[in-house]
Amino acid sequence: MRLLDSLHQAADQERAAVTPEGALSRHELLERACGVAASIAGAPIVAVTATPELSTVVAVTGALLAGVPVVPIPPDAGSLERKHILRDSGAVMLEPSAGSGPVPPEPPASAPALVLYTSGTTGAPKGVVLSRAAIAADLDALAAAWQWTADDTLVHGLPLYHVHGLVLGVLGPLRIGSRLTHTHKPTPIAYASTPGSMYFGVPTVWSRVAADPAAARALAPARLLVSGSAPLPAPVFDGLAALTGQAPVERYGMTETLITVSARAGGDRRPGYVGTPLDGIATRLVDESGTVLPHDGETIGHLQLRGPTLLDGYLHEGGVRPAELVDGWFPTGDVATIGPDGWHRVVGRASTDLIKTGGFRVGAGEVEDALLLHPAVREAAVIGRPDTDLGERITAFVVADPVAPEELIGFVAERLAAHKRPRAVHLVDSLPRNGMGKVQKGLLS
Ligand code: MCA
Ligand code: AMP
Repeated sequence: MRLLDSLHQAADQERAAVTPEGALSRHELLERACGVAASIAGAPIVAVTATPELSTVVAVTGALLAGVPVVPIPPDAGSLERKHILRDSGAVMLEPSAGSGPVPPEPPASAPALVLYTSGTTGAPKGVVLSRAAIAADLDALAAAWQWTADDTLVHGLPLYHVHGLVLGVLGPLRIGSRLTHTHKPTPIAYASTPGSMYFGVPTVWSRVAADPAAARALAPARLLVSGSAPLPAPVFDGLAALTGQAPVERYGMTETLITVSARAGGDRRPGYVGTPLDGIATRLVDESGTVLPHDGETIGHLQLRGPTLLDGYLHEGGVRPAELVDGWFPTGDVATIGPDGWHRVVGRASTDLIKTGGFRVGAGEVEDALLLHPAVREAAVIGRPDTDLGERITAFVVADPVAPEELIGFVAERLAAHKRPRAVHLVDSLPRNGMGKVQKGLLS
């Protein structure tokens, strides 16, 4: 089966993708994407500025048809971030093409499809290489879990440069055949005014929907409300259930592994739990020394997993460096419990230096490095503080010459991306350090 199988039903005049600026039928999308494919055939790797528009759908589809790996770049990526992604990946910007071309032969399943840049605890973001086979396996497993079919209309307004908005939110419909309506932004009002059978959101989106009863009630006719990318607070789960008449389906994933655990369309939905492993995925818990822990629903351990949806590796010096596995298992960096019935509860992350804000993963080190580029800043420490809207709020503590916090916030937003900016900057006389000189972030408050 081809990666974007439903797209090849080219006779289908039905609308495939709709955005506030217009709509494309499957036939039109295939035609335009073939033009892109012809214009980049043989290129080693291309980059696309992933604005939430049809042009992004066309460009990514064209690259995938051509078998050219594609790097989506956040449209608001600042100067540093954009330069890093382009230099590190070696990708050339894909220019819009109005040409035409034949449908290329399907590239091998093992070929790389996407390179998604994501933050680690330190340093600049790393390019995660995902194969066509991994994406296909994940979408098929999700289709089975959510009873997702060509009869569905998916609605979301998530960014098109991450797994959630791009892989699930665009490639999903193009493989499965459902229609997609992208609302440009994931606002309660946009979701409420857009008819659909499935809605995707990060917890911040659902929290804002639950706080807007009229918008939430408008989603009652939907078949599935799906939440992921960060923990969904139980009060939001309960609020949505009360207002829409249905509990949200939670699922858990990572850029490196795609989506691996989920509640099922036809099954139980439990607040605080992310479900059971998808078809083909195995999970386990280990302690610090690697000893395998029991699945008793109480023991907390490091979550590891195996399966066909894992990354090929990270881009590194012109090649792909495989991820470090532990006896063949991928260490997620999350801590969790697993019940005897297979239900997973994600307790948190092992490292406090990976922050989840509004569903975006942000490395504390990357924000600290950006702050240190400001001439007034001498030391910087960044943490995620609990926040009812964003989950975590990026908060910076800096030792600096006199400077306005707003200037430092704008400085980071300009160089990285708007969502990586600290929401608060505290100027302090010194940072708490241990005997080794390492900042004791637990003491920052
Ligand atoms: C304000 N703005 C600024 C500044 N202050 N811009 C620059 N400098 C400043 N100092 C502007 C922004 O540009 C933006 O403008 C506006 O303020 C709002 O930005 P912000 O406050 O950051 O937005 P928000 O309202 O807090 O956003 C909430 C959100 C967003 C919409 C929920 O966080 C979001 O889209 N999250 C989705 C994340 C996601 O898709 N994650 C998936 C990765 P303007 O609005 O005009 O542009 S996770 C994943 O892929 C895995 C596999 C998984 O499990 O799913
Ligand atoms: P990213 O690679 O940006 O998708 O970030 C992946 C991380 O998001 C995971 O390692 C988890 O920490 C977190 N995450 C994703 N989905 C969930 C979820 N449903 N519940 C809790 N955390 C989640």
